[in-house]
Amino acid sequence: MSALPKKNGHHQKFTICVEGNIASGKTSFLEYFKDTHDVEVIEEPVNKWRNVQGGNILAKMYEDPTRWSLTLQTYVQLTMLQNHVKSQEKTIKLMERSIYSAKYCFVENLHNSGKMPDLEFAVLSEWFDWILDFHKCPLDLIVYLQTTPEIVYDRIKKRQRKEEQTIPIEYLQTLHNLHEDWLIHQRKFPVPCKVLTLDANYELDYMHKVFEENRKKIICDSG
Ligand code: DCP
Repeated sequence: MSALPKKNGHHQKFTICVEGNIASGKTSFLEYFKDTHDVEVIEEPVNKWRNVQGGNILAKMYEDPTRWSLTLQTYVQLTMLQNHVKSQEKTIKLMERSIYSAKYCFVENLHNSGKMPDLEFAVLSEWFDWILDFHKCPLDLIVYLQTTPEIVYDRIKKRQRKEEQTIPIEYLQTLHNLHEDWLIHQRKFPVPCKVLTLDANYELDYMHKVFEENRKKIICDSG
């Protein structure tokens, strides 16, 4: 298996994470690579967020963010941690999002916009720091699907996930800026590994070509 990456000259385990704004095409990315030899895909636990003992906390967060942001983001943090620590059978674990984007983009946004009070932000931040001290959550590569807020706004309207229909473009613009600050300008929060940025403003057929052109960089060079 010489095509697969090596750490210190040995075949070891690697984790690649795909990041990007809401509706940037992360699921399509995972779908494209899911049948690759020695790759296992961990999907984002969004369906868990939509059904916590029968309650949809994703919907509640959009309906009343001041009341429900902490609840959702606490659960997101837990379910992302579960994905980070999940034991991996294959050489490459491919994850959708990470505990990092949850904190550096979503929680940051909710706090900055006044929807998450300082004390709730402080509690979540202490949890986040404690988790990283104990579990590390290492990543080897982030693939950043870079889009414009206008493009993802149109996709959200088209895909009709019912919780998301009230999202204003300003929310997507702010999330976009936070992803850019973190992964491109690298000036606000630590970047846990190297980053490969792909222009993801195109239709799916063309994105498949982009994914294929970058296959070696993603799968073979992640170490
Ligand atoms: N979400 C949130 N807080 C987080 C992570 C996600 O509020 N920490 C919300 C935003 C979306 C939904 O959860 O409404 C799913 O968002 P993602 O961007 O993670 O996933 P998508 O399904 O939009 O990804 P894609 O369309 O790129 O496959």
